[in-house]
Amino acid sequence: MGSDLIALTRDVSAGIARCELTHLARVPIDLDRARAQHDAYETALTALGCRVERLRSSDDMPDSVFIEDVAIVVDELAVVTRPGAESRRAELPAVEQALALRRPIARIEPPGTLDGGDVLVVGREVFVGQSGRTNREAIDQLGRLLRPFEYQVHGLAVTGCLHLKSAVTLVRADCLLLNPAWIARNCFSAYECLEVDAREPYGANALLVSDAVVYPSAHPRTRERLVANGVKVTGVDVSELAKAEGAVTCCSVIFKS
Ligand code: CIR
Repeated sequence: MGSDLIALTRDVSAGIARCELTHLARVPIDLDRARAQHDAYETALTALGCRVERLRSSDDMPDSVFIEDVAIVVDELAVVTRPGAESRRAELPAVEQALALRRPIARIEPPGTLDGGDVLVVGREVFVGQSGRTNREAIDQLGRLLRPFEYQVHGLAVTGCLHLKSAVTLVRADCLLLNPAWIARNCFSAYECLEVDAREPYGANALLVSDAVVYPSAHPRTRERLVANGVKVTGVDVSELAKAEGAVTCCSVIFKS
């Protein structure tokens, strides 16, 4: 079962209380609880067939656990990003070092800024949110880096949420879960689309691993919809990480070994 998958993760920093916040008010984060939730998330990834490799962090990297934002990995290449929040750029070197063992490395260069949370890969189609973190220049750079491998990069405007993947993620090879308040459904007319329950606006972030999604327990109504539509769901409680505006895709970078 998917044992050729590596999930790169990173410690919850002792400095997470100083995380970047855009749409949420700052509230206290229980570090021990956040770390226990992160452990359980890694256990869920292992149960779904991933080999988890966790990188160390430090106090001066408040958002390091959200490793998705600093790299995009496809079979042919790893792209180290240039996160839109300057406070997150210290996260790059260790992730680049880990990925360089497995893929040729490319980088997003200034003035481009790009967060991995804005990048949704569906087969050879790559949807990239132009958001508060990701600019047009970086979307164009990513297009140039991936075109030789026959990926099509599509820029999409994102408003109302932090990243494209706050608004839409993949829940099966051919099926997306989205919040229509944050992303227009007709951007994805070639795909089957499920919508979140309107009372669960943050419910569109699901992490597809092999044939199941890792999904936050905070969104039970949307979970029911997923299950009713034949999606296998592994529930996780990521409520402390959600206080830092993180969800499930952002806590790992998963790729074939
Ligand atoms: C940030 O604002 O950068 C972090 N506090 C949260 C990042 C979450 N990343 C993601 O959903 N891809």
